[in-house]
Amino acid sequence: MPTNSPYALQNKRVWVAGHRGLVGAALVRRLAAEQCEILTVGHVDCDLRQAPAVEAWMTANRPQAVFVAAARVGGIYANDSRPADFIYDNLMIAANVIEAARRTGVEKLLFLGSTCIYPRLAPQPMHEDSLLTGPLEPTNQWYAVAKIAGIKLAQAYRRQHGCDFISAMPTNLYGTGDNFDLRSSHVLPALIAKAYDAVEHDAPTVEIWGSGRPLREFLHADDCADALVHLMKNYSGEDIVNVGSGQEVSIADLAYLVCRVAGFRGRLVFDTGKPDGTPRKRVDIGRLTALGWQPHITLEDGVRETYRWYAEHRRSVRRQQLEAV
Ligand code: GFB
Repeated sequence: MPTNSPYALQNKRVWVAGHRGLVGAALVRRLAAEQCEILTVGHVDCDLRQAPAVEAWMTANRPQAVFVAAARVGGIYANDSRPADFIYDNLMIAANVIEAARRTGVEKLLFLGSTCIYPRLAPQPMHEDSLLTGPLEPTNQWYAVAKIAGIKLAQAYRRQHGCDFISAMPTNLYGTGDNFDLRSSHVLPALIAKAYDAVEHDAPTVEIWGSGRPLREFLHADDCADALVHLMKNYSGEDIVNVGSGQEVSIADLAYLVCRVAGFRGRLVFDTGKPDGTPRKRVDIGRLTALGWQPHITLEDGVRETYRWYAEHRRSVRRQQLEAV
């Protein structure tokens, strides 16, 4: 069972691994209020898939607390089409950072997983105890297996070495600075980019992948970062902790919401040749709320804010996408 054990971040050297990602950037914004020293390092200076590079950087920079927000992430298509990247990169990042954290005497580490670690047909809402009770969703099993290995590493290092390493499982996240590239993005930024384009070009339709029937729970990245800081400060235990909003919506209703926010008045076309993925993955956030945390940002407010951000930044977002090709 979860236990409380206050950990002060004040005056600590706190490394946000993956500070350019959706959650990492939100963590950097959130930690600004904690009077700690925030450490970051880019991919060019420290490739987290290389153990010697990770250990050398951590030895030189001596973080006391670590958020492992670095990961290869992507939507259903990216997961399904690049299985080797998703399993290898995420396994290496987890193993290298966790082992180097032990060797360099990190006081506290929070490993970020994902709710896709749970069985495809886990009872809803998905409780933490569903882990490893059934087969995974095939489209993202590679990513899920790597994340399960990360959880088990954190638990094993707790047991064998007494390290204060914990793991949190966030639901589907979104927010400003997300990946809007349709080839690799998750559904919410994809819908924002598609609806924006349709309005801009006066298109009659917006294409939605799959049947529109799958249900997803969404949490704003700023809420997620707030929950992760709360866990870092207030939770110490082997049990994993779900991080979610309780706001579940069908993909079709999400698409209608995004189109309403964008002012798109055309039709939605569902491409059932594309995969639906897992039918439903609502999480039980009882453990997190029992620790005194609640979400604050409603889905509608979060979508409006993210849409506004995309509209303001779309030129630089598109430039980055072209550079990435
Ligand atoms: O967000 P998403 O790519 O990933 O897709 P998952 C969610 C649902 O939205 C699926 C549908 O049913 C998609 O078919 N969808 C509709 C779309 N239109 C689109 C579109 O234009 N783009 C995308 N991407 N989807 C991911 C995992 O699963 O969830 C990751 O693959 C991770 O590993 C993440 O765990 C949180 O929710 O299906």
